[in-house]
Amino acid sequence: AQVWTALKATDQDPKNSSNVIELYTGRSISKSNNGGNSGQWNREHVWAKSHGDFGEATGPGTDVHHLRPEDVSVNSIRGNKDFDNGGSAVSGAPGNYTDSDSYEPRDAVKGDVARMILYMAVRYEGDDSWPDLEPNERVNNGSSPAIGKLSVLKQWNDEDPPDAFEQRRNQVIYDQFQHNRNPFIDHPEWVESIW
Ligand SMILES: [Ca+2]
Ligand SMILES: [Ca+2]
Ligand SMILES: [Ca+2]
Repeated sequence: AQVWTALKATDQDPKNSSNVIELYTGRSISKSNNGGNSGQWNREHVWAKSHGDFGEATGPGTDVHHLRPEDVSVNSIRGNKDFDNGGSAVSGAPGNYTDSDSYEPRDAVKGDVARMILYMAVRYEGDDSWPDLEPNERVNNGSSPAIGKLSVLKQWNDEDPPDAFEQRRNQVIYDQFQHNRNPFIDHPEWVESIW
C-alpha cells in the first residue's frame, strides 16, 4: 500500500498532478486508474522480483528506487526478462523492443533502467536477509540474483544521462519515503568507476 502511495508522488506527471507517467509507454495516466486490469497501471519491478526471488514484501520487493508505474499489459510483456538491445516492437509501447530472452526500453528511459539496476546491485550485498544482487553479461538469468547485460546497461547509462524527472524522483524518495538515494543519479560517472 505504501508503494502505491509513493509512486503517485515519485512518478507524477510534471504537466498534470493528477497523473503518473508510465515507464515504458511514456504515457500519462490517472493516478487513480491503477490495478490489475487491461489499460490500468501497476507496479513494474525493474529488477524483476524472480531474479533472487525476493517477493513483494519488505526489502528489495518494495524498494521504490526500482519500482515504476507501468501499463499492465506492457509490464506483462517485459515479465522477468533481462535487458539487452534488439527484438521486435512491443505493442502499445513505442520505441520498446523484445525477443524471447531480453527487453529493450525506449531511448528516454534506457539510462533510468540502467541506474535502477545498478542501484540494486550496490544496495543489496547479501549482508542482510536479502540476496546479493549483481549485474552480469548474460540473459536468461532465470531465478538467480543477477540481471544482464552489464555492458549494455553501461552504454545506456552513457546515452541517457539523468534528467529533471529522474533527479526529482530521487529527491522525493530521499525526502518523503526511504531517506536514501540512488548514487548513480547523483553521479552517473560512478558506474564507470565501479564497473
Ligand atoms: Ca535477446
Ligand atoms: Ca532518461
Ligand atoms: Ca550486490
